Amino acid sequence: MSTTSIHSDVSHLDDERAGQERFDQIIAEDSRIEPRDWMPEGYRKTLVRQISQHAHSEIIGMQPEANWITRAPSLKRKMILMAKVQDEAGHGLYLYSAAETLGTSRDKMVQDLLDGKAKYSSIFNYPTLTWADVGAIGWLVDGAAIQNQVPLCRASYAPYGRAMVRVCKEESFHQRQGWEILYELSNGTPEQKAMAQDAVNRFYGPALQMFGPPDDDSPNSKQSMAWNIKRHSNDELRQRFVDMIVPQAEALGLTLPDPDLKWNEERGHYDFGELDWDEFMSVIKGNGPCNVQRLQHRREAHENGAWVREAAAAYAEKQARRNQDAADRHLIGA
Ligand code: BYC
Repeated sequence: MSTTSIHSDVSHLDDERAGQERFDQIIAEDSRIEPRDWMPEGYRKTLVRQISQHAHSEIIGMQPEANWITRAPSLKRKMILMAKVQDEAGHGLYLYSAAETLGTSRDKMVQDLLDGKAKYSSIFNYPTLTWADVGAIGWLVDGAAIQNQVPLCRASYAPYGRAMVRVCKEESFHQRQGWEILYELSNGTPEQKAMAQDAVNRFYGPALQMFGPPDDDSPNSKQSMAWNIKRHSNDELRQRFVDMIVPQAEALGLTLPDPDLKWNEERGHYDFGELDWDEFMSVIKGNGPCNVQRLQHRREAHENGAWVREAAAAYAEKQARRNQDAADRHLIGA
């Protein structure tokens, strides 16, 4: 080995060590990592995994609700639902952009989703059978999302945290609109109330599973919490969510489908029954009621949108050429 290559190896090691020390210090101070800062490969990979899965969830999550746009019961409800579904697309875009700052391309992330290699939230593999399901998604699914995502506004990776601030603001509107749909139905005819109850019965368990597997079966939590990406464990957030929705369900005049749900004075929390974790595992492995349909639809939408991507790329190229020509002319003139 030549002396030059030994020197460059040593200086590379010094850089790595200094980078690691600086990174550890930023994490210890509960400060933030920016895209150009040195970061361990594991940290980068974890973030790409979580942020891209999150982005895919927003994009796939548009489908169950979009299913009701043409059948929303009034023009006003239709407009609100369209705005909500558009918001979810926006969330996907902020998140893909945040993940791109880690050095991965959007094309690669999207391709992984289309190839069935990337995960997205289990909840979106359930069908929306009635209009009340749109209410249940807003109240329970967006409610769970807020519970999970407010702490992510403080995630140590700055672009992720910044994206989350805006996402959470919009999710709050979403949750309110869902609650209001259920409130109207619950205070409507007996059939409407039954429809609201049925939707809550079907979405309650899957919404609680959105927080991920129990802590003992969560391989990523410990490290993600040590890196200040996740601020709370899956079970902690699930408990907070249950504590929040019990009084809300009472205000709605609806019940939650869990016979074991009861206030525990000693713990200061609601106890709740075991969730169906076999079903959860089956859904995240691709065998939920709508997995095949959701991916098929996304693939078709991607193919149908090819001309838009081509047109946007051609336009960007033309603009870049014009800017270059203008810069050249300026230089010649100068
Ligand atoms: N579904 O070690 P764990 C929305 C996977 S969209 C599927 O605990 P981690 C909305 C997990 O990925 C809201 N997979 O993982 C949109 C891991 O597998 P890999 C989406 C799940 O990452 C439209 C394995 O199980 N929110 O609100 O520490 C309309 C072991 O889990 C799920 C986010 O994405 C699941 N539910 O914690 C309306 C939030 N749970 O990757 C509304 C951001 C776990 O090792 N993400 N898995 O193969 C997170 O906070 C965390 O990634 C999780 C999981 C809490 C979800």
